[in-house]
Amino acid sequence: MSDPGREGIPCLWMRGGTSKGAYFLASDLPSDMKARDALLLGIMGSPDPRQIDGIGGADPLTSKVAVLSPSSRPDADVDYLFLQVFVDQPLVSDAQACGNILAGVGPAAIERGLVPASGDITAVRIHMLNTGEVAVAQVRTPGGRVSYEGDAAIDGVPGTHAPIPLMFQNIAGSMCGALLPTGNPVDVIDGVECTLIDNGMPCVVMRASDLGRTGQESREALDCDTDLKTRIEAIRLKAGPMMNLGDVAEKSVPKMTLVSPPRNGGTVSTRSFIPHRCHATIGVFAAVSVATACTLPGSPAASVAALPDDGRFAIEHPTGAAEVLIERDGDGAVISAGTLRTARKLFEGRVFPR
Ligand code: NQM
Repeated sequence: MSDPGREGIPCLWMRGGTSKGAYFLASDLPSDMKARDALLLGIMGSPDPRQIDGIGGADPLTSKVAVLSPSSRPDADVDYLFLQVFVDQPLVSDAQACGNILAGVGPAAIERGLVPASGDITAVRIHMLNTGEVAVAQVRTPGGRVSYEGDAAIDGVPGTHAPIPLMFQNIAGSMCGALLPTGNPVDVIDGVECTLIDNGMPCVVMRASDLGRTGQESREALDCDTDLKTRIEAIRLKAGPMMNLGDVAEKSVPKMTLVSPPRNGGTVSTRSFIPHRCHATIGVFAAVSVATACTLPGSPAASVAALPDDGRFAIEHPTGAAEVLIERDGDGAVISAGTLRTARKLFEGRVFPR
């Protein structure tokens, strides 16, 4: 590789759903993982709570990376590796997927010439390297170019944009090997009833009331609630090995989600810790996992949820709700899931790492 500090690296800076990230071609990054991670830390400006010397936005939701490459399998068009660049620690983690950044992968793959546009809508099959599963994204491509304009709105993003429907199959046990890695819909950790679940994202789902909170607190209030965060982190460190994730002290999973009864006509209300900061909305796969938890009789989520009868689960979060489409078999088991996101190209150019 040439000297990236002097010549820069081709980069697309995109909003994907309610997150933002840097989208790269794998061929533009070092193949050695240590060198790649050091470079990405330098690009984002980590570790530093303000990320002042990099392009990260001082928030886990804007310190994200997508690495794209030609697909390694015949049933997909593009390979996508998600990397979470920690803000204030020198860590880069591939131990989770990200469904929000996923929303930008289809457009980015077309923009960067990895996938040809075909017709007004291009279906892009995306092999998610973090979990091994394939997602299908529908991208608007009138006249052979990606269009970001449209009338789809998602809570947590101002305005309207072109819709990007995302469909998932076989995401149960994506990182934990099974939907319920302990085999139970309820486990008790530190006296708190928890559902340890992975339908696309390892999550620990708990009733907010069991932790002495309403579940309607603001993101800011929860981020300052050190007593709550200490209890949640203690539960998380115990849940990690129970979920086949090993020691999770330096991992961004499992996500820790508090549930409470819906307030605005949705299915359930959530506050999601990812895992140390409270999410401004909720992750896509986290929302799918929480929706799935709502379907498990006897679980904390089921005890507060109002289940829809049309498969459209509205997962309420601090700035609105995320709609998750859930298909269940005759026994009530979740067999496929989907959601609607939008994305937007914000900047294209070369980024200069520290
Ligand atoms: O759960 C944040 C996000 C995410 C992940 C996080 C996500 C998902 O909102 O699929 O989208 O949980 O760290 O970008």
